[in-house]
Amino acid sequence: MDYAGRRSRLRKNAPQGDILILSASNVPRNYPAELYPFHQDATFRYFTGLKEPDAALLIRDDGTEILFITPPDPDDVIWTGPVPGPEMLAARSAIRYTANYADLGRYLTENTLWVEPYDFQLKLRLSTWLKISPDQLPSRASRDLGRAIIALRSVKDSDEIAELNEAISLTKRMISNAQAALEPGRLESDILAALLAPAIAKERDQAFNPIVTTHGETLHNSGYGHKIDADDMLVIDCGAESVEGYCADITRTLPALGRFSAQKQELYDAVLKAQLAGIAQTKVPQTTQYDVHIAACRALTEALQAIGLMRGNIDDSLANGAHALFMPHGIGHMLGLDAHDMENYGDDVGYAPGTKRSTQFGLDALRLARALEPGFVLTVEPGCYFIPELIDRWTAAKHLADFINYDAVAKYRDMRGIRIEDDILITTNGSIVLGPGIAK
Ligand SMILES: [Mn+2]
Repeated sequence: MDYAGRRSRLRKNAPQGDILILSASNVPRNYPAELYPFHQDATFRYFTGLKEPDAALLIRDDGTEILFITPPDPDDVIWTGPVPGPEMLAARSAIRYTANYADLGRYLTENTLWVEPYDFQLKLRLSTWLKISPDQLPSRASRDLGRAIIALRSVKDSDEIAELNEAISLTKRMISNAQAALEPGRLESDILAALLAPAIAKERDQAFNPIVTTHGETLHNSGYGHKIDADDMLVIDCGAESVEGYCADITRTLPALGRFSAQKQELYDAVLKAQLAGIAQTKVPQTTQYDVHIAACRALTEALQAIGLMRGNIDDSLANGAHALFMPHGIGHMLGLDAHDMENYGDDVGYAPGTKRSTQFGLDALRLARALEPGFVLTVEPGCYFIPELIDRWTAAKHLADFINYDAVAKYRDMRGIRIEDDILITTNGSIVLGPGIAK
């Protein structure tokens, strides 16, 4: 990875002033020395490649680069073994100068550029260094620095694509392993163990906590305690990290017995059609991810009309967001060193200047809507869910009843959820589905 090149491009594109990039900090779990597993901040990793906690990079206005590191305490060696010193770490990412992290405050001025940290320890440290209250951080943060970082991280180069492909290959092995273990009578946690094994064997982290659930209608289901019944579908939404920390994000919905019932097959095919329509739209020159979302929702609406769950004029149905009863989320997000890449920078990532996220239910969860450019990597992940609480609410209100056949929906109330997700690279003449191809 060309870390020095990335830093010099950032220096060129960012506003005047010293640029501060903070690494993630160690977070205590129950006493100061017992820590949660450390996960590096993606922007710090993007510009340095380093995995050290409690470090910082300062790129001065004249291009001078300083790496701030806490020098290892010689007494710690009995607990940690030998660790690389500041000079070795700086050399690894071709940074010329080092300084002690404890002295960082002395290097910061009111003209230093930074993005507000999402970690409370770092918010507190930054406000102490700058001698301002934590409440003042949002108004003092540099949105232009954030935009310069977004512009660089949004376009993936060939090294990054290779990492993403490798992460998806490992994720394919995880899903195959889970599929081989899938059997009625087992617990979701049994399948989770099978899913994680190939990644643990390679000492790889997960990009996020995997979803392994028979209750796919709970979009981010976090438990693994259900017993798998013969007519269940298992939603597996997971992604391994590559060696350099790039994230896969793949979802497959698998029938417990290896074959869907006729009714579930119809719904599965509806989601698959929506996904293929979304992927086809990513190939259209200058398309926006908003259009990708609508293309998928149109295909889903058509399929649900054919099943008898929806009805009415398709354009009006789409304009009113009637399909959000079945798919209340957006079609996808950027993917890179974060699974929801750069989400800590807010809607500057997914929405072009002058455009705003819709407040319509469903569209309000569309994280990425802007025009797609070559080098962008994003997910296309439609779903179809029968969420009893949402069905009850919409049924009671007869909400958008011109477009929804509530009598039919009532019979599908316990159908739960389906999602299919792949990772897409936008190219100069279309798009490709990354990875080795995972059956769906
Ligand atoms: Mn995703």
